[in-house]
Amino acid sequence: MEQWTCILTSIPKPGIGVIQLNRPQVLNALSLQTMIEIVEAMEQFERSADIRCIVIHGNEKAFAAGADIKEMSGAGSMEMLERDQFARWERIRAIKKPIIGAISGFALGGGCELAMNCDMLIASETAQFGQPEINIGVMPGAGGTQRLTRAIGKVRAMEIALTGRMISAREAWRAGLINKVVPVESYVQEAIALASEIAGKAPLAVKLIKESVLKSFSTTLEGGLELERKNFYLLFASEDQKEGMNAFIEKRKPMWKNK
Ligand code: DAK
Repeated sequence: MEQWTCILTSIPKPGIGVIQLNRPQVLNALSLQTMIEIVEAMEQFERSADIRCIVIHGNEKAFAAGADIKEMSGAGSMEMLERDQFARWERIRAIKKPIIGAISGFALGGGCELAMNCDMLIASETAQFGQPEINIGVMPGAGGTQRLTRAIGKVRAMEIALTGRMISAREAWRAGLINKVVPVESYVQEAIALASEIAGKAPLAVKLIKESVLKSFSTTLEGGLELERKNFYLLFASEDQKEGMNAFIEKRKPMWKNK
């Protein structure tokens, strides 16, 4: 593995690639270098045939308290444009393997947006989500206004983005932002367990399900149904479809080949 400076990576179980944000002294603020490393690690996991699912987490106090304010504060519009940070966020969006976020403590601003870029979210009881950019004179820039609204609805998204208030893990769960709230001692393990469950499924089906669900955010119902249908037919060209159905009929566990 690479020598990272802002993250740690590991493979704690077969098939599971884990990324840990590792700038605890600044509550894992997302510096440019942190974003570069997150994307690079995700791309490595995506390329690896052995990895089926990615988990990303921070520490108990913070998943990430946002983009690095100290790094951004002096920048002008043109410099922000030159940095082309959106390209990195686009790469995360394009990762085809499932990404599970394990969130504890602060998930604010870019940290909340990074969490919302994950496909599923497990949170500790201490997690707090928010878009506090309004408090520093700006606004969400990496999808917060769009993803939060789609996840929890207009009025709640407006309140969070316009007041900068944080919501607790329980509120986030009730609003449909996250999958599960668990004790702080086990949030990473729970995310790894969920990742392991998915890692045991037919990989091609996993990939096409992720693609199809995400498509629903960027197309009409007709367009989404069309992609779903094509992906469904496509899976009948795979060996794993034959294997999965034969295993069911023969009452045995399927042996996936990713083919
Ligand atoms: N950036 C830099 N440093 C941060 C930070 C941040 N976002 N958040 C915390 N820190 C640092 C603090 O400065 C402090 O450092 P020292 O003073 O010890 O050197 C250390 O982390 C501990 O923080 P506190 O002492 O403040 O800890 P508390 O427990 O008292 O307070 C807090 C925790 C989370 C309430 C507080 O730290 C806070 O309000 N932090 C800022 C939260 C925030 O405003 N987040 C939004 C940032 S704007 C883009 C993509 C995304 C974005 C922009 C562009 N593109 C693709 C172009 C995103 C923008 C944002 O996220």
